[in-house]
Amino acid sequence: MKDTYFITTAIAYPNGKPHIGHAYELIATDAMARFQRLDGKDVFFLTGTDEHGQKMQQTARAEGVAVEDLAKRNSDEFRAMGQMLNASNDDFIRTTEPRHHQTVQEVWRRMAANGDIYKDSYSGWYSVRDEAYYQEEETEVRPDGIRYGPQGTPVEWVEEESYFFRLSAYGDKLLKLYEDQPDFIGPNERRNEVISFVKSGLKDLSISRTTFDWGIKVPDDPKHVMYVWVDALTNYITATGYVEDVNGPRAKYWPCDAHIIGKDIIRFHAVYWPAFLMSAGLPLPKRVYAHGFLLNKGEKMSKSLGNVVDPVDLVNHFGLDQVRYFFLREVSFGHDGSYSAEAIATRINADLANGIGNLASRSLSMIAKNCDGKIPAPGPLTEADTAMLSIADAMLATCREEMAQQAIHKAVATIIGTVNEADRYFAAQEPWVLRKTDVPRMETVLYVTAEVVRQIAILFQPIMPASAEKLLDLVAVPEEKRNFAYLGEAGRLTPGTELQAPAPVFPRYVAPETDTKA
Ligand code: ME8
Repeated sequence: MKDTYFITTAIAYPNGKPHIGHAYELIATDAMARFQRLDGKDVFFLTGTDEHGQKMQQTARAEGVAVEDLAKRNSDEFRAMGQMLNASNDDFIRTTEPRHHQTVQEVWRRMAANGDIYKDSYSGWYSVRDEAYYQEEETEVRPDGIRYGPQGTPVEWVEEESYFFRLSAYGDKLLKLYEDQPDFIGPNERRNEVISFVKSGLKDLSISRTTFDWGIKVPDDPKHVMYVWVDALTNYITATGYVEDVNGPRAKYWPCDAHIIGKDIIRFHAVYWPAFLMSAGLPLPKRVYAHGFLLNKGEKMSKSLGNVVDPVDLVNHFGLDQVRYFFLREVSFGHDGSYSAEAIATRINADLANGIGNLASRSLSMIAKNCDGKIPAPGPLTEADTAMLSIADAMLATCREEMAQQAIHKAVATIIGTVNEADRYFAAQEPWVLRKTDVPRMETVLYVTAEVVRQIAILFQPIMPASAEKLLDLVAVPEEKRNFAYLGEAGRLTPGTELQAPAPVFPRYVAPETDTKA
């Protein structure tokens, strides 16, 4: 029996097409899911769309379309983006699906049965863009005369009959959770932010609305639809079927190992969500990790600035694995990150074309020419050879540690560090000189280099799946020996294995004429 590993992205609002921030979250989560799969876990990776709420209804009205149609159209765009990005998700959930309505209503009933839901009337500030209630002191009136919430979105006054969740009763339990499970929230900045929010005192939360109807109905009171966040957060457990049947085929995945989300929605995931689950008597997720925001050349992306980048354009221009690599290497996961065409081009050329691409093509073409196209047999190993191999063999332990902390950029840096070491090794050993002076020694150096390329390629699979596969084809690693169990000595290349003719995997990026003139 393999250990299970359940990982999720946030489910996006399909009120528009996906943007690069959505692509970033999906790529990063996909890399984590693939890593755990290759490391022998039974992985369930979930993504999807969050289709109810006032924002969806308002957008549909503004566009003059039925809200169901808006949701379907854009949900399909998110699904297509996942395919385009080579995301390996095992399910794609839509909150409009019957399975989800059923789970959410059951969770509501359990919270009610626990005495945590009561009817009253709500009056206060609400941001439709954030789908969030704010205390007056969290808002401010700006010189334009409009009142804004803490995320810089306008708020409006709401007054209506509403059901409330007794969030105020969960403050101490939540603080105990953060204390007992220090890894519950990451990174640390976000953990501190959540702790001080909870310490400042929690008010009961309005969890239903009556002034619009695009949502999941409250059991036994269909005039009310549930607050969209009660509905949205529950998606994670819906997909496992745990609430309906703890012995169901996917129930083993609950509780979730990691919810990967953006920093703007940490409060919902680290405060409301565990409180709802505690109330309903359900197990809590193990970790909530908030990544940063992507900025275009240091500026926030916004429709009014006209700098919103379509992930499809970016991938068409630079190539999928190049874009995946760039985001995972360049941005410190957990912090904001900036991107620009120049930065992407620089990374592609430095790390991919001149780095791993060049290392693989130089060593493999020497093997093709001088070793009859077969993996050569190594002779006695020198200190330099053993040192090189131990650097490669040590990558897995380091990457495992980094990935357990969601430090994807550090795991990638570890792999690239080995590429650089191998470059130095290759240059210092000068196999092209040995070719004339000491053929057995040349064969040893080429063997060691190809073996290092093999391990780099195995570890690069979560980051750049298609390119890593090509590299593994070039060193003739059989399909069943591409997982992490074969890293290190367990999977050493077999001398005599026939190799296909080497082909370049990472071309240099050359800016099109029009770009260089601009
Ligand atoms: O918040 N850079 O949906 P959403 C990085 N439906 N990440 C970004 C980003 C950017 N520029 N912009 C957005 C919602 N994101 C809710 C979630 S989960 C139960 C419900 C991230 O479409 C954002 O932080 O506004 C979030 O994690 C995800 O994209 C979806 O955002």
